[in-house]
Amino acid sequence: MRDVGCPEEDLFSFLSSKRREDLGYRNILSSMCTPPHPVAARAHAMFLETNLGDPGLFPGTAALEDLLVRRLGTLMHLPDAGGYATSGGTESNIQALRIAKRLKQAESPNVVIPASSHFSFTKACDILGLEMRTVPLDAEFRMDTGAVDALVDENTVALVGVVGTTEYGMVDPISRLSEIALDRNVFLHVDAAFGGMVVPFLDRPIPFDFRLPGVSSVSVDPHKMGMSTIPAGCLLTRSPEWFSCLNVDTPYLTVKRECTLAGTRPGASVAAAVAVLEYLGMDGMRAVVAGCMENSRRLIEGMETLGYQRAVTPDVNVATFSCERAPAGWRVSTTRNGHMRIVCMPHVTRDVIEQFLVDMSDTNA
Ligand code: 0PR
Repeated sequence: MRDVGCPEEDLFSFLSSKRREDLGYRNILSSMCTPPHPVAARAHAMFLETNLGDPGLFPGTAALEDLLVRRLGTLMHLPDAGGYATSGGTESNIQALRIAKRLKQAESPNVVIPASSHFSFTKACDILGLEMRTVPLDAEFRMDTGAVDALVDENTVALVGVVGTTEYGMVDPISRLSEIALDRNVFLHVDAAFGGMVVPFLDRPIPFDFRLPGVSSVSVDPHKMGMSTIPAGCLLTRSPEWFSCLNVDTPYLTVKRECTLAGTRPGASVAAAVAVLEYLGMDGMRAVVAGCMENSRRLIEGMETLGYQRAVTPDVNVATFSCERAPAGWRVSTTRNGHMRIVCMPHVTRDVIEQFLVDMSDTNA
């Protein structure tokens, strides 16, 4: 540290110079994050110093967390779902598998997970000492449910399905997984970190949530398509009681037990998440999602006109192509199979897509 602090103006000119090194979202086509909605930014600033790790000191903020859980539970067709605001999909996946492991005592526990799952499951299995059994995908990059039965055994503590896969934007056959979960009496966790804020707002929603009787828990991230500030995730469970198996005693806090993974937890991003849901409502979210889906279709059509075939027709707003090179100045990502991947987030507007297509055709002219 400096012996003597530096003047505020110097400090902020240093910070600005660092901030200018960051890329602007305009040309970022690879991210599942997006600039927060203006009401999210405003709410975040209002709740900057709140700490949900000691909720008795911030009862208003804690009530907003309850409201977030109720709103998202209702969206997932279970208004009384248990839940809390996590720091995102990674924490939600770790906590869901932790609950599953506690609920079923197995000698050498394993989890059955699609090959498309997010790398947070690798972290979760490592931390929790779980064997990860990988289910292959079908030709459209969805979990091949025909291969699940053979992988489940008496040591299987959880089955996982993904709604909106990170790489290809596919929705696994959760209805079928729900049947298998009931048949084999296994906990079913649905990772809807991305798709949880997309699929409910589609013209024809694909069933994936608590309406399916075998679904035990759902993860959904307001900091992705929910346009909240980072870090805003949410883990929901069919039974609110399940969280008690994670409780530790917290004698000197305002609550005497806590089940969360983080201790000190931001209230700001939770207020921001609630703000977006309240401000937009179902209609507003449907409009945002319709725009992102329409832009994905336009991008796919435009790329195919240029001769770059889609890898698959996605269920949500993630488009992938047989194409190796993006024009200079654009950030896209590449899947493990070598496909170009573009996430049509709200900041990826129609204008951005048209400009990308122009640059794409120039690059390859
Ligand atoms: N589950 C799914 C299906 C995900 O896609 C992700 C993240 C997670 C869980 C984990 O969520 P957190 O990162 O909130 O813990 N998916 C993106 C990815 O890894 C996250 C991301 C966002 C990456 C923006 C890059 C980026 O610029 O691709």
